[in-house]
Amino acid sequence: MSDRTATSERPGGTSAHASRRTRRTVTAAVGLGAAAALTATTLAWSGSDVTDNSELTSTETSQATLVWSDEFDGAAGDAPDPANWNHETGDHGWGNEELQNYTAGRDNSALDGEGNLVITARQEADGGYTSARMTTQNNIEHAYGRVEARIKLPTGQGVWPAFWMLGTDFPDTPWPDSGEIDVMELIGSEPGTVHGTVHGPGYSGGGGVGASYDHPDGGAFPDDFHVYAVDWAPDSITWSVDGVAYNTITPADVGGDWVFNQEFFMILNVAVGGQWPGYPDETTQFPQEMVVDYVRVYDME
Ligand SMILES: [Ca+2]
Repeated sequence: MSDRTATSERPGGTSAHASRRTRRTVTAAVGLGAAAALTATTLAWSGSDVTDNSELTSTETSQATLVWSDEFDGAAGDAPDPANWNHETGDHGWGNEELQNYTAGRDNSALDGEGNLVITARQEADGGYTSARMTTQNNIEHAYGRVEARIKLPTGQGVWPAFWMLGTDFPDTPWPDSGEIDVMELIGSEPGTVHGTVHGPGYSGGGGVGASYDHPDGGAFPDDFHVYAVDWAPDSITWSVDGVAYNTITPADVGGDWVFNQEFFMILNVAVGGQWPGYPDETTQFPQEMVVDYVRVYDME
């Protein structure tokens, strides 16, 4: 996604370059750098085309142990559980010349009473935008395993949803040295493509390392729920969508220190505008909702 501090801005627009350089599809997987060519495969632990992990079988769970989740159960209009989630607020552009004012109010983040968290990006009467950005910093911090979320994404020019992570030593260690793992980003003008990227020392901004994944049916990800995940181990990160792995990176791929062998916290947000996605135009519909069924963390055997 992006950094959030004025002193360590990540150049915007650059993640797209890194991703496009390594774009791949399920049927034409291409290795990234020294990483071996990755053929499309369901992840080993799932054993099948698992698209809804609420249906995990006993065989599957024998290899993955759920260590934390937020299923977003609760009454409509309730706040997301403050034991898990912090709100980061403000309208300073977040290092990417973004337009939104992030608020802690229920107009921008609330449970829907049907088991989902809804982050809503709105255009306000004054023409400005509001949205929400939530982190698990100091609440849920973890290293390794599978980190996944089942999300129905928003869409439209200038809309930029993300599910991502930052190293827990941020901000004491400045970005990008603290490390950033973008599990999933989508820019609303390209709804058929999601992006998975890492940023670290010497490979941030334009040098972010990752890949893109195109909707297997040529459709748009925001049309339905999908499971976005990383399988993360010492010296290895593999991205997947709906259990289909589409990229793996190791220290040989990043061209700088590997800063991912440490605990990270998670972030969910919907940005409006920014150097990478561009800005809303007359085609963009508001409000836009990012609907999150769950966020889960598994330890992997
Ligand atoms: Ca749920």
